[in-house]
Amino acid sequence: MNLTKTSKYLSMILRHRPEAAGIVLDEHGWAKVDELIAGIRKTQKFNMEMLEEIVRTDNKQRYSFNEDRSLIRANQGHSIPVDVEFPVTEPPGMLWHGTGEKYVASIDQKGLLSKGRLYVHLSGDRETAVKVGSRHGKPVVYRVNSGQMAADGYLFYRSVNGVWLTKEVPVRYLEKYSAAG
Ligand code: HQG
Repeated sequence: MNLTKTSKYLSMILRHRPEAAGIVLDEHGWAKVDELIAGIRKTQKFNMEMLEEIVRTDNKQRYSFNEDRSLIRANQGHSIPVDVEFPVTEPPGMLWHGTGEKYVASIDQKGLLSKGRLYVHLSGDRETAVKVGSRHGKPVVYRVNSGQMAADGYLFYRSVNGVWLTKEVPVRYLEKYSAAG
């Protein structure tokens, strides 16, 4: 069964608009699984087996259940103010951010801002950043001097699915790369 569309809908609900399924998230971003299934079922076929398959097969491991599978949340990417309890983590010396060419002038002026989300999302490797950037048109990749940022007191977090997060990246820590080379 192709669950891609349902997976996208799930990420919209768990990161941005839980009210679309008539549910609320708790302060840590958890949704009650039975309420979520009932909410999605109002508009399409949906059940626990489908939810488990989405969580298990998601290519970015976007979702986590709690231990008894009564709760589920998105691992990162939220725009609504929830505390997903990311551990503060010492970053590697450099991280990467992929974006679209259309944003470059603004980023070069203001640095990386979290825009609609709670954090700026950074990748541990350049290839992933190119993919993230491609979602926004012609990709442009920045190298982030995360080692210096950490030394200067900026906090970094790592989600359970390996995405690096920080509140902002000022221009002085950014170096532009073309996506190609
Ligand atoms: C850009 C996906 C203008 C920023 C990905 C990005 C990621 C600025 C866009 C996760 C700016 C926001 C997040 C500034 C930043 N001026 N534009 N000063 N500062 N921007 O989608 O990082 O598949 O909210 O460069 O893989 O693209 O959904 O963030 O282009 O991990 O699970 O503003 O979402 O994961 O776009 O992606 P987004 P993102 P999922």
